[in-house]
Order: sequence, then C-alpha cells, then structure tokens
Amino acid sequence: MSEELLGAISRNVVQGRVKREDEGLVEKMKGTPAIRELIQEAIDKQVDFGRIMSSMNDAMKIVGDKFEKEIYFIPDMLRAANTVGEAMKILEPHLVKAGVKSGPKFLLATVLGDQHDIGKNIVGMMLKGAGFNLIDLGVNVSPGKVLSVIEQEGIEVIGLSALLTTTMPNMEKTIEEIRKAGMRDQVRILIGGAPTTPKFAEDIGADGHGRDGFQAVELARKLSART
Ligand code: B12
Repeated sequence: MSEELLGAISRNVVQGRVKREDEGLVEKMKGTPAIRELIQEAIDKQVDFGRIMSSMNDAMKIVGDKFEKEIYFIPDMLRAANTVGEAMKILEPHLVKAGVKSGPKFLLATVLGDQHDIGKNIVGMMLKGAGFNLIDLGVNVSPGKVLSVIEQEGIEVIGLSALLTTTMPNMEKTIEEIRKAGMRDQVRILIGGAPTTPKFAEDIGADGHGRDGFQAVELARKLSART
C-alpha cells in the first residue's frame, strides 16, 4: 500500500504537481491527488520519513536524467524542484517533532554584488530534499557574513553561487577570508553558477565545482561523507 503511495509521490515530483488542479509536465493528471495531498496522506499513514525522502530523491534523479536528455528544460526542473520544496514545507515540522537527525549543515549564498538566485534556489531545494540542513543566506552576501555564520553555526559545507563574471572574484575573496580566519580546514567549499568552471574552482582553492543541483548534491554528499 505504501509502495503505491511512494510511487505516486515520486511520479508527482517528476510531473511537477503541487496541487490537485495542476496539470503534469508531460502527463495529464489534473484532478488527481498531487504532492500536498500525497505527503499529508503519507504522514497520516505513518509512512517512514526516510522512505518518503528517498522517493523524492529518486524522482529528482529521473528529472536529472530527463534534463540531461533534453526532454526537460530549466523551467521543468524548477517546477520539479519546487514540488520537492512544497513537500518539505509539510514534512519539516514532522521531521523536527520526530527528532529525525538532520544532515550536515550546508551554507548556501550568492556572493557579494550578485543578485541572481534562481540557480542557487534550485540547488538549495535539492540539497534540502537530499536531507541537508540548509542555511540559505540569500544574495549579495559578503565574505564577512559567510565567515560569521560559519563561526556561529558550525557549518560543514559551503556552496557559493555567482552568475556574473564581475562577481566571480568574490568567491575567491570569500575563501581567502575563511583561510585568514584559520577556518579553511573545518569546511568544504563548493562553487557553481553558469560562468564558473572546475578549473576556476581549482584556481581559487575551492573543493569542488557543481554544474547543476544534481552534481551539487552528489559532491556535497562526498565532501561531507555523511548523508
Ligand atoms: C534571470 C537573469 C537575471 C535576473 C535575476 C533574477 C534572479 N532572481 O535570479 C535579473 C533580471 C535580476 C538579472 C540582473 C542582471 N543580470 Co542577469 N541574467 C539572468 C539570466 C537570463 C538567467 C540566469 C538564470 O537564472 N539561469 C537559470 C539557472 C537555473 O541557472 P544557473 O543560475 O546557472 O544555475 C544552475 C547552475 O549554474 C548551478 N549552480 C548555480 N549556483 C550554484 C551554486 C553551487 C554551490 C553549485 C554547486 C551549483 C550552482 O546549478 C543551477 C541549477 O542547475 C542570465 C542569462 C543566462 N541565460 O544565464 C542573465 C545574466 C547572468 N545576467 C547578466 C547581467 C549582465 C545582468 C545585469 C548586470 C544586467 C544589468 N545591466 O542590470 C544585472 C545584474 C544584477 C546583479 N547585481 O546581480 C549577464 C552576465 C554577463 C556576465 N558576463 O557576467 C547574463 C549572462 C545575461 C547576458 N547574456 O548578458 N539577471
């Protein structure tokens, strides 16, 4: 029975359906229960939270596959990621109540001078869906702000995003600030955003570069080696 429900959750993430009135991205599913109803049903039926989360993770892998094959494009990926985000809004208070151990703390930020956050938000939603304890500082975040949050929160992994070639140097400045404060060995640093490359990541002393949300999750998992 719960297999059926988990299958429906996964399918609705792939179809990017939040509410009953939503049509699917590919399938016509209007009028059938969507993620909100299905997640609530799973909670009511006491389906294991871990299984709910992994059904959504599996769904995002399918979405990633469709994206690679150019069956899905950015807006489709956004819709699927947003569907996971909506599911998490319903699940989170229950996870906290149940004392489900939260994953590694991940600090995400768009660097100083940069207002672009669409890609960062996709990455954030996927990290949350993958069980990371996400602290999203938003856009235009100074190196000093990143540093103070690392100190206060005991961050394990940092993700920096930049969409402008003019703000990419602020990634290096952020890493430099962390190094100067003697905290470089305590955190793993991932970077991403359209103009960034693995070579740039290496040059500025980051630990990795992610092309998209899927790589971000994969790398964050490797770097934190916990989730
Ligand atoms: C939407 C957009 C805007 C919106 C941003 C809205 C928002 N809330 O984000 C607005 C209109 C505000 C805007 C403003 C500007 N923009 Co603009 N913008 C874009 C646009 C069209 C799309 C960017 C986007 O969202 N892509 C979709 C997302 C999903 O992709 P993504 O960000 O790359 O993210 C993915 C990956 O890179 C990765 N990723 C991203 N972050 C991270 C982080 C980590 C840790 C990891 C692992 C992975 C990762 O995963 C994401 C998901 O797959 C691009 C053009 C383009 N086609 O890219 C221009 C673009 C980025 N903008 C540009 C410019 C010039 C500007 C402005 C300076 C324009 C102006 N003159 O005012 C301002 C700058 C404002 C500022 N200070 O930041 C230029 C940059 C050129 C350059 N060489 O730097 C671009 C390339 C357009 C162009 N061709 O000229 N912009």
